[in-house]
Amino acid sequence: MTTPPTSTPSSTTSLRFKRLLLTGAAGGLGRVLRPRLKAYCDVLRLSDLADLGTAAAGEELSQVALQDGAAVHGLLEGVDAVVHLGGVSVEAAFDPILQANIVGTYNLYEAARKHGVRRVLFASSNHVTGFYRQDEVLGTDAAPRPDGLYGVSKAFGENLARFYFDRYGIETACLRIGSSFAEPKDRRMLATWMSFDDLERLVVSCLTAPLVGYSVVYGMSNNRTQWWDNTKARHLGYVPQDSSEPFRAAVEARQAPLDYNDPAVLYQGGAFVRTGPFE
Ligand code: NAI
Ligand code: 15L
Repeated sequence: MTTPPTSTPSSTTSLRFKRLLLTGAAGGLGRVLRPRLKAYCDVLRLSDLADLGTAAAGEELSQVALQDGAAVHGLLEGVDAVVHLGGVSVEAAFDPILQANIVGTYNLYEAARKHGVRRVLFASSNHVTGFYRQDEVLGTDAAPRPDGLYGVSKAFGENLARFYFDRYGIETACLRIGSSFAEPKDRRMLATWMSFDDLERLVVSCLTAPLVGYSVVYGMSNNRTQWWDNTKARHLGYVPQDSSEPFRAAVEARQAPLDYNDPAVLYQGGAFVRTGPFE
């Protein structure tokens, strides 16, 4: 009798890629995925605006600004699939968001189209739907209610992905990531947290699912409190294994009393709903 494979991260897969591109590789999640994605490809091409250090075996490094169309075109050459994490990752002034998240994501899809790249994992964000209340549970087809310009830019990326699938057949999994950090930092993150191991599970599921088409999935662990329902993304095969629950007691012990007049307490986007404006 054979033992069924377990869903541990860093498991090998029969579906190996020749060359994967990871953008935003110098960022928080990029640094988490850099050593882990190597198991799934022969060559891992890493890109960022920031310095990427020294290339390890099987790595290619490319320091590129996403708003530089010609450079992004070169970045996509010879690539099988893209994990697109690069861009402004918090609420900010409109111009950097415009350059990195709007112009940059357009450049990425145009280059993917020209080079025949068939699959993109787009790091979207829970802030696409941040203005829903914390007493609502959303499906992956909930209409966008962005909580700032950052959330608007991620909604743009999701729409762009939809268009490139409908017109050109480029598949995208839009990962509406909640809060992926080493630990949940506050009460809100008890609902929104995704462990790094679950992040890897999510990314690998979306890279290796036979058919992705255009899909939206919330990136969260198997937390006790949840505001999102991934039922309609079950075809991706993402099964989170971790939970924020072991952190609950410590988080609640340091949590200030809740002020229900504070929009950050009412809305899913938390403090993002009242951040800015930035000049
Ligand atoms: P991060 O800010 O640590 O990393 C983003 C990377 O993108 C940085 O290394 C930065 O240098 C690069 N970048 C920024 N502007 C650029 C430009 N114009 N050209 C090229 N590169 C540029 O963000 P983090 O936490 O690693 O998140 C990765 C992705 O996941 C981001 O797209 C973020 O919006 C998304 N996300 C992350 C969440 C989290 O909990 N960490 C939650 C929801 C979404
Ligand atoms: C995000 O989109 C941000 O990139 C990340 O830094 C966190 O703030 C996260 O959302 C969150 O909502 O906790």
